[in-house]
Amino acid sequence: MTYIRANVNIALLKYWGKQNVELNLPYQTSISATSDVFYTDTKVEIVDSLTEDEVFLDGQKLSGIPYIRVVQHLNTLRKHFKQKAFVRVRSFNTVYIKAGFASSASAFAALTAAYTVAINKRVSKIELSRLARIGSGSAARSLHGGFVIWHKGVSHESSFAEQLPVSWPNFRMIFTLIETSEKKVSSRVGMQICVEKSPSFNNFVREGGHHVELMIDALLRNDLHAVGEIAEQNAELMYNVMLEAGLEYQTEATRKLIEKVKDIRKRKEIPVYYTFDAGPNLILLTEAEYVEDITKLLEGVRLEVSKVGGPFSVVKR
Ligand code: 2P0
Repeated sequence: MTYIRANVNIALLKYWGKQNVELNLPYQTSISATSDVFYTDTKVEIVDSLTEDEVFLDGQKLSGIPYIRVVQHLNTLRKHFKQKAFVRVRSFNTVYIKAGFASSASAFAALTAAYTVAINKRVSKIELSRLARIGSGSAARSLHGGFVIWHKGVSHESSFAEQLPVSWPNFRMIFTLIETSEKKVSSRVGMQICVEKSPSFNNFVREGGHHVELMIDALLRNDLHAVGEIAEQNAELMYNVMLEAGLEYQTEATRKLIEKVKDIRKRKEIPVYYTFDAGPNLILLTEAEYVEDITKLLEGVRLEVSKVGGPFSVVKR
């Protein structure tokens, strides 16, 4: 059967907070790298006999809040494309759901693209990114390959993602799997708590704004040192905002690993940097030639090495 595959993306500059909850318009412009190891494969079929949408995730029929979120997005898509029919969705995930590896990003990107295939509409990646954004903000970035910018915008039209003209075949992300359990507070809820409660939220948004041009410039130069430094600063600003709001997504093991990464950088002079999402696992940023040494130095930690992945694609499974 034919599926649509969308890859996970990891934000080098974070999206954390919405100005408009209904349209998922963020406070920040964010920048990500698309992964090639974690993805979601989704097929959408129009089934005229259905009286409601049916959603299967890894072969299990979905119910409850996850089902409702999918149906809400299908309703958005039906309204946009002036469709009525209910659909059957089959989805397979390689992502550890809710462990902070952006599973909603690949899921809603794949769902959006697969829906347009089901109704035979050809839609540009940029337009798909606008639609996917309504399902889950970070999904806007997962339609594209390479390094991607999501312009925060001020409206549905102006808030979209596009690929940056960056070529960096040696760039690597190393996913560290410290924990794969579900997080207690979803990103959706967590970020709104931060908008309301964190005294330094405005500072985070302001600094994040300054990071955008610096990050683009560093990516264009394939300057790992600059990309890593900015990504770390940006992630730590987000972490601080989370802590101020009483949200702790990390564990002792996370902070220990951060110290270890800094130590490897300093003592071994290996260029390796870190970022994280709303979860305990780190994503290390480096280049291909250093992966073997880093892997040896992190013996005992489960790792998945990722190259930069491509845009959504059609796959058989
Ligand atoms: C990001 N994260 O930029 C940031 C960094 C988590 C930390 O995007 O409410 O699941 O569906 O728009 O996209 C997670 O937020 O939230 C996220 P919704 P989403 O990758």
